[in-house]
Amino acid sequence: MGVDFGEPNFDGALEELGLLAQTAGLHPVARVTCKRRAPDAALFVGSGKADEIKLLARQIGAVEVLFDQSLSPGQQRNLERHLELPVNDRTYLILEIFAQRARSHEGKLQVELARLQYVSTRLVRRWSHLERQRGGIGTRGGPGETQIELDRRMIGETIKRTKDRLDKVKRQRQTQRRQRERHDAFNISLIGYTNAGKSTLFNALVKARAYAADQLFATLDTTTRQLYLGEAGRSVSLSDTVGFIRDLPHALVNAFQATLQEAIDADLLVHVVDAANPDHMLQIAQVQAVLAEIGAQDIPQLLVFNKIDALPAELQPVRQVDTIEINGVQTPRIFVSARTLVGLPQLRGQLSDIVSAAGAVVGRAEAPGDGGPTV
Ligand SMILES: Nc1nc2c(ncn2[C@@H]2O[C@H](COP(=O)(O)OP(=O)(O)OP(=O)(O)O)[C@@H](O)[C@H]2O)c(=O)[nH]1
Ligand SMILES: [Mg+2]
Repeated sequence: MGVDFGEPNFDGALEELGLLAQTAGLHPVARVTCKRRAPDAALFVGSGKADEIKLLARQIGAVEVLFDQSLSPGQQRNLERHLELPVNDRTYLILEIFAQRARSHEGKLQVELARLQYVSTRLVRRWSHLERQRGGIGTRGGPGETQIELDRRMIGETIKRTKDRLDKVKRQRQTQRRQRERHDAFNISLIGYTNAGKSTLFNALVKARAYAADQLFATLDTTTRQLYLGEAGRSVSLSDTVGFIRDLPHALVNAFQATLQEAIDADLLVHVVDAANPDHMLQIAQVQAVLAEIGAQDIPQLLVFNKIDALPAELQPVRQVDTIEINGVQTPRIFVSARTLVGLPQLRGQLSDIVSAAGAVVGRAEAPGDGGPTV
């Protein structure tokens, strides 16, 4: 279900909701849309639209209704009552997928934390809503409040416990990482919108077998391998990371902050783009927004426009390598297909050039001072 408030790319967003639902193991059976100027306070949609959804859901035997936009706890509850079906929104769906996909101990803890935080904000809001209903001052107490206070306290304690466990795991991993890291390592991270082909490209470059699939968030944990760049005569570490998506739930960004930051703590970000997706320019902007949110907007980027095998003849690139302006910065861009391997030798060449140039800068900076004059 999507409500068109006149924002750009309404269709693309609904398409993505369908993909998210499939990734979570659901089977979308119908799509309902309507246009509104603003959401209805009680039901989000108008009551006529709600009746229409209810009728349709009955006819086709739907078991759940998903909204693309965020619902307030009140709207969700009212809708569930009206439709007599479970109602969820996009945030819930993304949290659900992350919960299903998390594999590492750390990933699981992070998802648990994000879900707890999501639930706790809903509880708090539900509670203040009850407070208002009772008329506030002078009417404290009552069974409703006690129960909710109790729930809140329990959730608060669980959040604290989860955070402590997470900190412990993180510290352990950082020590391991520091021990592993070679001093002169050059780190490259593959980043980009979910489903852009990061894992496929990673596998093609380092001959690994990271999980790649036509799903959103196929990758949740970072994988790192050494990549040998013949032309530069050295290896670099290449990491495959979790994909970004528009409106990543805040609880999730918070919980995954450390992972995201570590993933993009690199000398170069290879920003993989699904060039065959009609919304790819919008997706680039959304990735840039997440990067800015975690303070990574200034790390140099190389844009890789992937999936050119899926582009029709008239959209095929004229030149394989060029530059494109991203946030006012001229950024190098290369067109490839991770599937057919077209453009990969050129990509290795580009990476070699960047790594060699960085090495040369480091060499110059270190040259004075070490060891005195040599002939
Ligand atoms: N046609 C075509 N499909 C590709 C190409 N590269 C990847 N794909 C497909 O795109 C889908 C997503 O690929 P992944 O490598 O899992 O994408 P990802 O960016 O790692 O996605 P997440 O981990 O979910 O964020 C898969 O179905 C791939 O087979 C390509 O060059 N051409
Ligand atoms: Mg992946």
